[in-house]
Amino acid sequence: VDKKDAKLALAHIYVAFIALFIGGLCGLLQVLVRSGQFELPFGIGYYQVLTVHGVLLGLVLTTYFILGFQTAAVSRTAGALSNGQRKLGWLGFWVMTIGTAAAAVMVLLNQASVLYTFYAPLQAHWIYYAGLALVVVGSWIVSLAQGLRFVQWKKENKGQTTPLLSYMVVVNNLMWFVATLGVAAEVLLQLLPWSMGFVERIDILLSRTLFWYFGHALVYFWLLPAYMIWYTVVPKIIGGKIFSDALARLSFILFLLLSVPVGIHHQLTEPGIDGFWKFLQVVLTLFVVVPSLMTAFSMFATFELRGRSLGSKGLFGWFKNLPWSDCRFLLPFIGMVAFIPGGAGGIVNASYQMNELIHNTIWVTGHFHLTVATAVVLTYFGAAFWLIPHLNGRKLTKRINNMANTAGILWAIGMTIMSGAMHIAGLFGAPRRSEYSTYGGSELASEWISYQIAQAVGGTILFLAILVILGVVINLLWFAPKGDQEFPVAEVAEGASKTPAILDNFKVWGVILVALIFIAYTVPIFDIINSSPLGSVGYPHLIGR
Ligand code: HAS
Repeated sequence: VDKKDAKLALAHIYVAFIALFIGGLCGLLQVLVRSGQFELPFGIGYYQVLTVHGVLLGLVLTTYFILGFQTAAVSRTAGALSNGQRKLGWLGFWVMTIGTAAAAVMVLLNQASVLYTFYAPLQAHWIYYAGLALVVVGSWIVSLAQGLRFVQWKKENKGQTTPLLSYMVVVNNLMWFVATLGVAAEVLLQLLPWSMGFVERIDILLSRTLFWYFGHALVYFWLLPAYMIWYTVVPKIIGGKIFSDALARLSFILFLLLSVPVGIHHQLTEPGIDGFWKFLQVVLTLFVVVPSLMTAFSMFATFELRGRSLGSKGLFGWFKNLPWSDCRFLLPFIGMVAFIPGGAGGIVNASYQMNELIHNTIWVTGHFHLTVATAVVLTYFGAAFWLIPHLNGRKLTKRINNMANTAGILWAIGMTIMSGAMHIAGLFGAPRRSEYSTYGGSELASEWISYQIAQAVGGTILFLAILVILGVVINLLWFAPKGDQEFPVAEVAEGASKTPAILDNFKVWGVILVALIFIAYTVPIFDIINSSPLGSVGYPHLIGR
């Protein structure tokens, strides 16, 4: 990675790990409160802590890590950014950071305890919404810088297949841009005018629908950088090659097409949306599982091919030949394993009838701690541990590597206990996002208590893991010996078939994407707006302040 680009990437990584520390601390406070054995001091509110936790870990850590990693990935595979592109990158970084600081201040002042999903009817101070709007606009600017470098590469290398990692970055950014249009509309047309007092009432159903138009693609915006690492970096670390360039690109294109028109699967219990549209989006959701199954297939193939090249025999002989003591492999691998139950849980969530059972229970929290808080972030951490020294000219030593492995194992143990307990308690009906643990001694709630204590135990182990991870990061930032750390990117396997040019043609995919979004959303949104003044769907979604 070019030295000047490295600085830009590293600035993002700093913010990501500061967010990990504060957000992780709030996570610890939360599981302790839910265990029923602990009360928050100094009049701090439960929802305030929950908002800090969700916003810092779900929005800030992820967005900053992703944009930092992607800047480095583009610089590594498409070439150094031009001065203009780098300036854009810095502009975006500062716009995002001013926005983050403004939103953070409002949450700390308890003026924005509206959770990371922030849709109405909960209302925050307008500065919180303005701050989030800046974060989105800033992220567009950083993504634009990365996209411009990709376009420049295409011009310089006419007719050639684009570098896979840069291609993946561009797909993720396109998806992000299309998805954030929904939340931008919600913030600009509804939340800001409402919180500033210009309008008295806004349509809550519309606010939630616009949010979830964005919200599910958001989870794939988190996931795709992890997939970039699984597809292109992990094969190199294990000494192997990418199973198929075409398959990797196809899976990314399928995410681009199917991530947005599925948001209504978060609203399956919402009375104001007609069942047909829920059904359609459930079908599309089950389609978006396919690229993940392709990824699982591709990873198994990569591991097996490598194992066999080292002489392993039998169906699972390759398993022994993976580099288990290398944290650059172990942490992403733990993430992959966690994604098997995490993804299976997602299929349960998306299944219309089963969703009735788990919706708004702590099962959902268990689901996203396996997906984003394990599969995704452990992969990010595994990557940060070679990326940071690569960017600042240091070395990942054996001692730091062992520390990182300890953190990965602690994470796996803590998360198995916490997320397992969440899944089970959810099936018994324990609600998510509740500050109550005993519900005044209710008999039903007493069934949940032992699981909530297990959550606290798991959560405490997770916090220990976070402390070790921060120790690793501090070492890599300031104390590790100077040296050259590789940014690993694998080559494509010799036997893989040639990548069809159509996969590189964003115009075709753009048209299909827009068509799918119109099909999935035009009528539901038209219905919501049309029925809004009377609340004629029999649901009081037009609640004022
Ligand atoms: Fe989800 C709710 C459906 C994936 C995150 N999800 C959430 C929320 C979050 C979230 C944050 O349909 C809560 C939002 C809120 O605050 O209300 N989710 C799905 C489906 C998938 C899925 C169908 N979710 C994710 C990912 C997330 C994420 C990824 C973050 C990164 N989710 C839902 C639904 C809800 C929901 C409903 C709403 C519930 C409600 O009612 O509120 C799919 O994309 C999952 C497909 C994945 C797989 C797994 C493939 C496995 C792989 C690993 C291979 C392993 C290897 C190693 C190779 C089918 C790729 C193996 C080696 C060995 C030796 C074993």
